[in-house]
Amino acid sequence: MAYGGYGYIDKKYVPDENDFVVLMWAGGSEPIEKIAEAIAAESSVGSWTKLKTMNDFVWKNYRARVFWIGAVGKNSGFMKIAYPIEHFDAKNISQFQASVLGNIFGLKELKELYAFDISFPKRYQKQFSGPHAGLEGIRKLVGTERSRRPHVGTIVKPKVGLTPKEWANVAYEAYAGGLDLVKDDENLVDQDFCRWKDRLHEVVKAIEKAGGETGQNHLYSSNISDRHSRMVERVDYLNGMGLQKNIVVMLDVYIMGLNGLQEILDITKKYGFATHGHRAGFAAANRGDFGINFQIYERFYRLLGVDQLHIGTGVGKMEGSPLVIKRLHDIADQRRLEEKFYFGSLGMEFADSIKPMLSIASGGVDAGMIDALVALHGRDTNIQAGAGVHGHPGGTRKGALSLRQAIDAVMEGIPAREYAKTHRELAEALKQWGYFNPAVITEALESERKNAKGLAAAALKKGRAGML
Ligand code: RUB
Repeated sequence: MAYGGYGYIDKKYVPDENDFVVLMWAGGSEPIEKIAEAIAAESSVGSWTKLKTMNDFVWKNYRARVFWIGAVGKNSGFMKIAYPIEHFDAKNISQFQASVLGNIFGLKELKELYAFDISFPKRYQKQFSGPHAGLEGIRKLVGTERSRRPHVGTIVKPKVGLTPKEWANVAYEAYAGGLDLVKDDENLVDQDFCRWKDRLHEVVKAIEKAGGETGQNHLYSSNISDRHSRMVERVDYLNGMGLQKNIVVMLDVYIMGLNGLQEILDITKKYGFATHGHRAGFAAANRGDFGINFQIYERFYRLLGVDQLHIGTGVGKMEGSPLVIKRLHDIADQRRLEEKFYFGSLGMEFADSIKPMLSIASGGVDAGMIDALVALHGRDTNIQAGAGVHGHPGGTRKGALSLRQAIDAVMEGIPAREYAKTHRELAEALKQWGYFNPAVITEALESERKNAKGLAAAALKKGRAGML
């Protein structure tokens, strides 16, 4: 079966170490083989009809090859496509996206197209420098290299509307309650009611005051997201104040796009700032029939050098089953995923030079979820709660204390429900929001490990709906 006069399916092809591999789900009005040909053609050298301009060299060296199809019914299925590295413009992520994640989403014979994962060859990865601080660098800032406890933080709520002094006062209460980090929300930058610089100066005072009381080094993730020139002005300003020890530069990474992100990361790295990636907006392209799985962006964010990144929780208010979130966690800080546990991921290995990121579990979290979050994410994580701190019956400081107590309980190996008997703020949080039993998570993970083959077989039978 050919598309535009050429056949792109080559089931004997074995990708080499310089190939990019893409895992897709597709469905439409044509047989899946025809759909696969169309995707490979449109994303590489072909088009809808035969070309008088095609030559052997182009065909041999630059075409995409569909080397595996897992058909589910006649007109839908999974596929793996390999692209030669020469197809891509070095150091140009836009060109990469326009090829592999571009026109194909608009082909009219497609009713579904979902890119699950991309594996980047090491040669391509080498053009990126990865995180500047990474997981260990952020631990160093907070002072947890030895204890290895999870970091814990809050997002000031309401998301927008507080004045700089009100905002910083909430931050102070949170720090005084023992939290490592306070952050701006994704939609707070420099509005008239809370100018960025005014807020920054007030928070720096709050950090100094609280630090004197707690003996901790507290962090503030300051949202600088904007057009490039303004972001540069803000990073310059932070650098001028010498705030590398306390400020983590926060970026709305998805919304600014990969090239915008790359440019600003060059500057934060030059000045030695760690960065915090908020992924607001990613779900618009992640949840529908036409979509791009977040893990693809996550791999780019790690290659480009985000130091700590939101990945969801598996138990809170945002989408993502525990097993999907576990996979995102592992992509953040492991070199390689064990593919057999995760159909839907290609098990790409990061180059040695790309440091691990610290993942952030955030969105609908409260102290009663900490045991479950640690069961899922482990201790290399930054757990954040907004409303779960500021909605505590005793207010922000007690909400912060409830989170810290839940973390202390984890470190002492005592379940939160037990620890709450002697820790009032934790008890109040559990009474307010309940307790998420971590056994639900450990059993789900265990069952996935035991049934890895069965789960992969189910996905190949049911299609995308059968994916975790
Ligand atoms: C957290 C919040 C953050 C989400 C983003 O507030 O709204 O913006 O973490 O989602 P709260 P994600 O703790 O009150 O729910 O982290 O999944 O990208």
